[in-house]
Order: sequence, then C-alpha cells, then structure tokens
Amino acid sequence: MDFKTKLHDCRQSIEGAIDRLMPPADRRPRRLHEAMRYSMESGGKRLRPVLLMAAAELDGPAHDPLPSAVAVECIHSYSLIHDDLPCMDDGDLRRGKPSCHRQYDEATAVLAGDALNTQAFLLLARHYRDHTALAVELIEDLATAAGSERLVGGQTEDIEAERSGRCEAEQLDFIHRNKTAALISAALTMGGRLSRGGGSGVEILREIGAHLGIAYQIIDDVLDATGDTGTLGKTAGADLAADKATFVQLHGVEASREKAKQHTGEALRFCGDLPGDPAFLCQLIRSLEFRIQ
Ligand code: GRG
Repeated sequence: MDFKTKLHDCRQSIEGAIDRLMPPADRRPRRLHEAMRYSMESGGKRLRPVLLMAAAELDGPAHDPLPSAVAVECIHSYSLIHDDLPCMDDGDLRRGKPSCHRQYDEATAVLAGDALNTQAFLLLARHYRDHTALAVELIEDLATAAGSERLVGGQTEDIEAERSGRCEAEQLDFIHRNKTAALISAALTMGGRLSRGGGSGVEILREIGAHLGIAYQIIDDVLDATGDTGTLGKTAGADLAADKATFVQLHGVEASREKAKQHTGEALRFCGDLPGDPAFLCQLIRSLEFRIQ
C-alpha cells in the first residue's frame, strides 16, 4: 500500500475511534461534551496518534493501539484549547475555525480542556486494565509528558519568556523540548509498548521523538513566518506580531530550515536501530520536513 493511502486509512481509523471513545455530544452536561467534541473533531493532522500507530506496528500491534492514540490526541486538544485562551496566546482561530472559547465561552473552554485531560487517563485505565503493567507504563509515559516538567513546564517558560521579553537559545530549547517534543516522544514510546516487541525499542523511540519534536516545532516557526492564514488554519505571523521568541526570530529562516533538516536526519538515523519494520514511520518523518501546515 502506498504511503498516502496508508496515512489516510490510519487517520480514518483514528477518527472512528475518537467518535466511539468520546462521550456523546448529547450527554449531560451537553454544552461541555459538545465543546470537547468540537475540539477533538475539528480536523487536526492527527500527527501524534498517527505516530503512535506507526510505532505500534513496528513488529505488529500486540494490543489495540487506538485507545492510546485517542488518549494522546485528548491531551493535545486540551493543550490547544488552553493555549488559545485569552490568558495565554489569545487565539481566535484554530484549524480554520473559531477557537473553543470563541465558539463557546471561556469557562466552557477551560472545562472542556480539563475534561479532555482526565478523559485521556480514563481511556488508558479502562482499555488496558487487564494488562496492569502495560496500563501503568502507558499512564506514566503520558502523565510525564503532559506534566509540570514537560508540556505544562514548557508552556510556563514560554509565557515567562514572552512576559520578560527575553529568551536565550537555551531557554528556547527547553521550551521546544518540553512544550512540543515531549508529547510527540510519548506518542512514540506508547506505540512501542503496544507492539509485539513489548517496548524493546522504547528508548530509541524516545530519541526519535526528541529530534522529531524539535524539527516539527522549528518548521512550525518557519510556517508562522512564511505561511498564510488560509493555508495554516490559524493566524499567520502571530508569533512575530507578539514578538515571541522563536527559532526563526533567533536564527532566521534559512538557518531554521537547516536545523530542522539536521534533526529530521537524526530521527531517521535512529530509525535504523529499531526492531521490526520502520518503513511507515520513516516515511512519516520525511513527510513532516516538507509539510505545508
Ligand atoms: C496550555 C498546557 C498547555 C500547553 C500548550 C500545544 C501548546 C502548549 C501550545 C500551542 C502552540 C504551539 C505552537 C505548540 C507547539 C506544538 C504544536 C506545533 C502544536 C500544533 O500541533 P499540530 O500542528 O496541530 O499537530 P493540529 O491542528 O494538526 O492538531
């Protein structure tokens, strides 16, 4: 099967699982569940769940990876909802649509984010309860990546840097490693744990995620500086307008592209050490270097 078809099929199965595993929109309290689904179903690229599925199929999945894939997307969606809030980045547009607090209201958006955060761990506990050690490892991977030293920590330093108007290369690196790369790495390690090899490649997958996450963030910065709002589905030039420290602001567009290429190359080099067949994962990594949104 060619890469595009495989990617399309993979996304379809993730969309189907989101529909099955999220609380119905008409369940009480209705507005909250509608807002959760609004954000989960508003057409993101599904990068993290697709990476999880690709890692799970390295030696063939031993356990159903879809509940884990949805759990990772729940954390991602919650982080985007909260990032768009007026007290954070104050974003009006997400994936070409009004951001959650614009579509509903601020309180509903905060609560929808909170509920997606807990929904992630509920899915892991519920779907892997018969494999206790696996369930605990998955929960630990995701909680670590989403926690105060990683996703939330990265976001915290991002806000601090913006408020102080100062951001050195070391702090920008901390922000990228934690705000962006941590969840990408967790998606890969969780996928590895669900594959038949039972996580024999987990440490390699963690390294791949670290490089891929940095490359992904740098490309995101380049797109913010060079893309247009229609293509990106969010306000282009927002980082520059907010005078936000980004890789592009510190190093310029060309050096940023070169850095993204280096990290992509490192991620691909680590793929060579993985057990099983990493062909789909390698194709995914290559495709991300040339993404347009
Ligand atoms: C509020 C705890 C908390 C964290 C927010 C996710 C985030 C941290 C901030 C969003 C801003 C940003 C540029 C984050 C870097 C990660 C990133 C590139 C997010 C966008 O992910 P995509 O491109 O989005 O996978 P889609 O819409 O395709 O899901």
